[in-house]
Amino acid sequence: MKHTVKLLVGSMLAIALTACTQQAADDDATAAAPTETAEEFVARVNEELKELNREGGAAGWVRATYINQDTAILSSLANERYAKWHSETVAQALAYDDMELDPQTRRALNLLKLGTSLPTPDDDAKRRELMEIATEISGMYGEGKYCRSENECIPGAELEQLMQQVRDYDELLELWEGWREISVPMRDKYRRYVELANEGANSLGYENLGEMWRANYDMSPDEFRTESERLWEQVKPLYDELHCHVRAKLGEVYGEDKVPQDGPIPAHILGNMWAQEWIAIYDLLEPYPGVSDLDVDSTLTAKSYSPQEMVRSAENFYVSLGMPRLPDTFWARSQFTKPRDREVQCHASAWGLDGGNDLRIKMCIEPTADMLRTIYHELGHNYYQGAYRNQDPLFQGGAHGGFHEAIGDTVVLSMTPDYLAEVGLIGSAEESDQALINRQMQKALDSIAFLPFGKLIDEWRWAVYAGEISPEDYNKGWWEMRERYQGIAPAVERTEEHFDPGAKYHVPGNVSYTRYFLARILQFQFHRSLCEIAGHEGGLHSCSVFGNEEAGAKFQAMLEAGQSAPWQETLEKLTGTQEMDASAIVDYFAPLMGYLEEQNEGRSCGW
Ligand code: X8Z
Ligand code: ZN
Repeated sequence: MKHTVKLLVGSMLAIALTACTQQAADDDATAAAPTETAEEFVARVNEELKELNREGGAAGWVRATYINQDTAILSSLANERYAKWHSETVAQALAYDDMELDPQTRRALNLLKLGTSLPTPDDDAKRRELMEIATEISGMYGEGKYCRSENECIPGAELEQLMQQVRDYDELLELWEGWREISVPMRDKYRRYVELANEGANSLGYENLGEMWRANYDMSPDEFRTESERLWEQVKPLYDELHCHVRAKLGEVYGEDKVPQDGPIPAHILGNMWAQEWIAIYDLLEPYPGVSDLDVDSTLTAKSYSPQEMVRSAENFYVSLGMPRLPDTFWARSQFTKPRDREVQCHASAWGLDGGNDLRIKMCIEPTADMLRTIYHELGHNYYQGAYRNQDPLFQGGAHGGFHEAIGDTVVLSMTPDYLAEVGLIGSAEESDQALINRQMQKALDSIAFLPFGKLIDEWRWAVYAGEISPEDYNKGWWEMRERYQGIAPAVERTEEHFDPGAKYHVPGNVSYTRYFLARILQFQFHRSLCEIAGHEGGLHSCSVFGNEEAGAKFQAMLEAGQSAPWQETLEKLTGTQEMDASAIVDYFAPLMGYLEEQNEGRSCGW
């Protein structure tokens, strides 16, 4: 997603959609006196964007839901067209650089400049080359499979499920390594991609693409780096406790020869292809076995929930907050399940086509609790897109990327046992100290485990784009960060023949990732504020705003603002502060931290 201008948003897509930029500092262009006022210019840009987004959205959608050589051409061409328009338009905007403008016009011009996550060089051949590589590598990811034999090829989405279910060390390793074969051929393409994208970022006045991505937070790129570091330091103690305990338990399951108690955890045994969320191994970690029924998976199967029914359940939550039902076109045009006859990009995304009037999700839904949470997450994007559709196209987007990712997750925090019982997704909501610890463990394996992963993906890309990690060291740099931040390591040797970052969707898909790190922190902050508005008393973990229209109205107001104001102001309206703050997540998990500290007593933590 990148997007394009926000079109797609949110999640986006994938796709390379979009495009690019550059500005072109062509002397004539900069010198020429503009024939339009800045306000007229911005109005024209907004009009042109509507048309470009229509085309880019259609091409992006058909590419993601029908991967073949023809859609590669259509999507590359649409992205190229957007990129060229963006280059030229940003060049024209230079004429207003030194003028005094009202803040909204200035903001619109700045957002125009940042209106792509993949800037292209100001050269037709190079622009085309970059777009083709982007389309190709994201397609390679979507089509990726591991072939165990000539007759048995397992697609990525199925491998993801197997990584959650299998408990055999060697079989997990086989699947883990098998999936990483898909990115070997991306390696050389990625090197060139970095070169070209950096050239694009340079032409816009940025040192490299990483710096440009960091410029998208209403503060300087350096300030943003410091800011994300500050947040990481706030939450790191939580992660360290969880890591220590999980390593000890996995040592009991797999043996301490396989899981040494003084080093990193093998990357393939955490119940997730990328070891990013560990909730799938909750069964190995349940603090008080059998206390409280948290098994949503069983209900979905027992009650034979269809994908649409699962989506309806999520929609009902948003509607209970006073938000509208999804339009009929959502139900008619979304991809809910994996088609049997063609290749698609199964990684979930939410689309706000036609300026937010044509909302869709694209998923390959299976009846699992994990997918149900993802559905609630995706609808958060759709409700955001629908809410800011009355903003001008340049202001259609999240207050920052982390906001977009946090909306649905905030709702997921309200999926308390009481809520799940109320809507029939679990049998009973038992209240006891032990039930609380079980529930918090589940949640921590999702939220806390994710934090270092959420941070390091862009840390790696920032270093790659800045030339601090050279192409010869792509994989080495990757595994160093994985070990440093997450305390995990590959169980087999990885070499520079491999390209393990490419086996994670957002790298070939060109979706920046810090947004997810920020979202994991912001969602607790949003949740705390919504719960205050709802008048909740008691621990944050027991609050659900399901059915609370007062909280819903405040939430909706934030969504409607889109990116029309600096995120600090938008945040303040909901939470009363201009700062992102991890104290809400720290407070939320206070009960579990007590348990973990007790469990870890006498263990030597760290790696
Ligand atoms: O990519 C996603 C969403 C779409 S925006 C499904 N997520 C990240 C991931 O899967 O890596 C949500 C959590 C993190
Ligand atoms: Zn998302």
